[in-house]
Amino acid sequence: FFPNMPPPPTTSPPPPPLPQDELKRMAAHRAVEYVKSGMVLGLGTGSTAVHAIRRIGDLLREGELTGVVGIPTSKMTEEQATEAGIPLSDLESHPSVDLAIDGADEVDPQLNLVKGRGGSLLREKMIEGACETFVVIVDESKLVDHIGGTGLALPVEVIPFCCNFTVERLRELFPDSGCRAELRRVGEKQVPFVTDNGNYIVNLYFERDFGDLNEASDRILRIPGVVEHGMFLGMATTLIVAGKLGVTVKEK
Ligand code: ABF
Repeated sequence: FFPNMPPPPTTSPPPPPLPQDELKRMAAHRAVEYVKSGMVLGLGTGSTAVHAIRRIGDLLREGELTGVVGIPTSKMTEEQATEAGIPLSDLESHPSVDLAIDGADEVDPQLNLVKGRGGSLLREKMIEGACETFVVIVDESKLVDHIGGTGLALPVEVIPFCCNFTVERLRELFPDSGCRAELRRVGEKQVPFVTDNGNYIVNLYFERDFGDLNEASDRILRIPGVVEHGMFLGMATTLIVAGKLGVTVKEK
């Protein structure tokens, strides 16, 4: 027994992984560093974007930001932004948007996105299509090699009129890709999900690659009854990813 000997080295266990919501918050707070006083902002929808909304609200309250105007991409965002104290406007009053910050369901290495699994893709595409800088904020679970290739839904917003006809047309569109098309339903009674615009959502699921993204986009949009789809191609200018190794920023 040697009383002056140092204790044997102990291997401390690795720190527990950060919860996903903390990663979302980190990405969102980094994105808010792009916001400057006086900007017109597109405010995204979802559990990641809400962290940006709250942060912008805090900075306005603290006087760190002044004169910003937010354009919400959904009714839910409108409520969250009102609660956060962000002055709101719309695309008609502010047709050009300086900066939009929003989440995504999938992001590929070219910064193409799948969005809309939360159901708000149409207003998002209108507002984010009108902005100069579009910052996408995600935790690393959203990164994919090919969008639409994960077996998860590609959402398509359709008008309710004869929607089963539109579902059939969508189902037939990609015969070589094992495409399944399903009207999104919710609740115990399994009623159709209704978007902020009074439309329905059809989820497309692919067993195999559906080929060129722009071509697929055109084919979907050519079907009468389709309003918009959730592929956001070439729109994002900046990607902020939070993961195990911290926050990384990729500019297009
Ligand atoms: C929204 O954010 C939707 O387009 C997309 O479905 C979603 C991603 O949500 P979350 O940040 O909650 O994962 O903009």
